[in-house]
Amino acid sequence: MSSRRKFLKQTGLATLGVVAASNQACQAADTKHKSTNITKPLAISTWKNGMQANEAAWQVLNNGGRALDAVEQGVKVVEADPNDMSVGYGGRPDRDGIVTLDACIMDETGNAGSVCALENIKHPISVARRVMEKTPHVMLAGDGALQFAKEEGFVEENILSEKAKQQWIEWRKTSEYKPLINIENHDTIGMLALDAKGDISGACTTSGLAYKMHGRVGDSPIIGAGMYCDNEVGGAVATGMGELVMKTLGSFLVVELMNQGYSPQQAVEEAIDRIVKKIPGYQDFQIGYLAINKSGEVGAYSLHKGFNYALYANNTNNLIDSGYYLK
Ligand code: SD4
Repeated sequence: MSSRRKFLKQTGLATLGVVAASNQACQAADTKHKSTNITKPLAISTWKNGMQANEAAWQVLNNGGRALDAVEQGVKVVEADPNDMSVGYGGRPDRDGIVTLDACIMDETGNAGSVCALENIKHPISVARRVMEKTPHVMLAGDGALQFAKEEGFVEENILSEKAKQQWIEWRKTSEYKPLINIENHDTIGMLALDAKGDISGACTTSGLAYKMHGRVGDSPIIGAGMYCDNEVGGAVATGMGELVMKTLGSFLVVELMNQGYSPQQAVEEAIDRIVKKIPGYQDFQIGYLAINKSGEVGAYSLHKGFNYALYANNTNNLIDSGYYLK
């Protein structure tokens, strides 16, 4: 049997297992497969905060707007929300008490922009978009990203909220450097949109691991790791412990699997399987993937129970539990 056919066969079996476990994500995806009128436009984003992000994205999509504008407007809502302590303003700081932000964006032409380790700017996603649109580069880091942001008119401000500061002061009493992302400490927003024209874009933005080493950059701003789109195929975003996603270039893997004929659900399950096969100690971390394809089919899967996502399609915004690997 060719390795590709073997691969497809294995993935098909894995999918059957999940359907048997009647996971909600699969049901949502299957419902989509059968329907003819719930495809375009749609917005999908990670975690509960994706609900408010989707609302903003829908304003754009429902008016015939561009997927790129939808994902930027969507994730900006969460960047500005101090209650989300993994993104933008109010994000938890690194172990030195400094909030450093990572974000990336990709449009339907395959253009991409990103910033990492950016300080003092509330909306890193918009800086990432400027990098994409106004520079010949894809990624700007740290001081250079801040310099560019200021040149572009972004205003420096304190983005360490009082709540995040107090939690960090509390954490410093033990200063245990234990970068677990599992039950809590994660609500990074990754978002994908398919607009009425059928174009796909994606965005991902985060303050990264709480109390990370200063200078640590995760998967979220890395094109192909935290997010990837190919307008002929689909898009994917990742959330959770970025190191595992980076080691497997997760979002690119998901999109490439779809390019090879996998459904979004099969592709995200295979990307989780890849982590299970390749990364010792994977059980200690949470990873979640979302994917969409050109036809508006969606996929969602995570390592552990507890990952959910918001799907806005057919004029309805729903929070859905993802299927998961570790039963
Ligand atoms: C990171 N992937 O910096 C991000 C964190 C995350 O939900 O997604 N948290 O590793």
